[in-house]
Amino acid sequence: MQVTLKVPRIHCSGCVNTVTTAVGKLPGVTTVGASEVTKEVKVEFDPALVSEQKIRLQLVQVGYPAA
Ligand SMILES: [Cu+2]
Repeated sequence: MQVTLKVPRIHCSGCVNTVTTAVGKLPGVTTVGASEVTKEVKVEFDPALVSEQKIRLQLVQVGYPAA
Protein backbone atom coordinates (compact mmCIF):
# COMPACT_ATOMS: atom_id res chain seq x y z
CA MET A 1 0.00 0.00 0.00
CA GLN A 2 1.21 3.50 -0.74
CA VAL A 3 0.31 6.89 0.69
CA THR A 4 1.51 10.38 -0.16
CA LEU A 5 1.41 12.89 2.67
CA LYS A 6 1.90 16.64 2.41
CA VAL A 7 4.31 17.82 5.10
CA PRO A 8 4.66 21.62 4.90
CA ARG A 9 7.51 21.88 7.44
CA ILE A 10 9.98 20.01 5.23
CA HIS A 11 12.22 22.78 3.96
CA CYS A 12 15.71 21.32 3.49
CA SER A 13 17.66 18.07 3.15
CA GLY A 14 18.07 17.92 6.94
CA CYS A 15 14.30 17.76 7.28
CA VAL A 16 14.18 15.10 4.57
CA ASN A 17 16.69 13.01 6.55
CA THR A 18 14.79 13.39 9.81
CA VAL A 19 11.48 12.41 8.23
CA THR A 20 12.93 9.57 6.18
CA THR A 21 14.71 8.06 9.20
CA ALA A 22 11.71 8.42 11.53
CA VAL A 23 9.19 6.88 9.15
CA GLY A 24 11.64 4.34 7.75
CA LYS A 25 12.22 2.73 11.13
CA LEU A 26 8.55 1.88 11.62
CA PRO A 27 8.03 -1.86 11.27
CA GLY A 28 6.15 -2.55 8.03
CA VAL A 29 7.40 0.52 6.17
CA THR A 30 9.27 -0.62 3.06
CA THR A 31 10.08 2.63 1.24
CA VAL A 32 10.11 6.31 2.16
CA GLY A 33 10.61 9.06 -0.40
CA ALA A 34 10.60 12.62 0.93
CA SER A 35 11.22 15.85 -0.97
CA GLU A 36 11.83 19.41 0.25
CA VAL A 37 10.73 20.65 -3.18
CA THR A 38 7.24 19.13 -3.23
CA LYS A 39 7.06 18.86 0.58
CA GLU A 40 5.62 15.42 0.08
CA VAL A 41 6.43 12.13 1.75
CA LYS A 42 5.63 8.98 -0.21
CA VAL A 43 5.47 5.89 1.93
CA GLU A 44 5.09 2.28 0.87
CA PHE A 45 4.00 0.01 3.66
CA ASP A 46 2.48 -3.32 4.58
CA PRO A 47 -1.02 -2.54 5.91
CA ALA A 48 -0.89 -5.71 8.02
CA LEU A 49 1.95 -4.22 10.08
CA VAL A 50 1.46 -0.44 10.06
CA SER A 51 -1.21 2.11 9.16
CA GLU A 52 -1.38 5.62 7.71
CA GLN A 53 -2.47 6.74 11.17
CA LYS A 54 0.70 5.34 12.76
CA ILE A 55 2.82 7.00 10.08
CA ARG A 56 1.09 10.31 10.75
CA LEU A 57 1.63 9.89 14.49
CA GLN A 58 5.33 9.23 13.94
CA LEU A 59 5.58 12.41 11.85
CA VAL A 60 3.93 14.41 14.65
CA GLN A 61 6.37 12.96 17.18
CA VAL A 62 9.39 14.19 15.24
CA GLY A 63 7.86 17.62 14.66
CA TYR A 64 6.69 17.23 11.07
CA PRO A 65 2.90 16.86 11.13
CA ALA A 66 1.26 16.00 7.83
CA ALA A 67 -1.32 18.44 6.49
CU1 LIG B 1 15.12 21.51 7.22
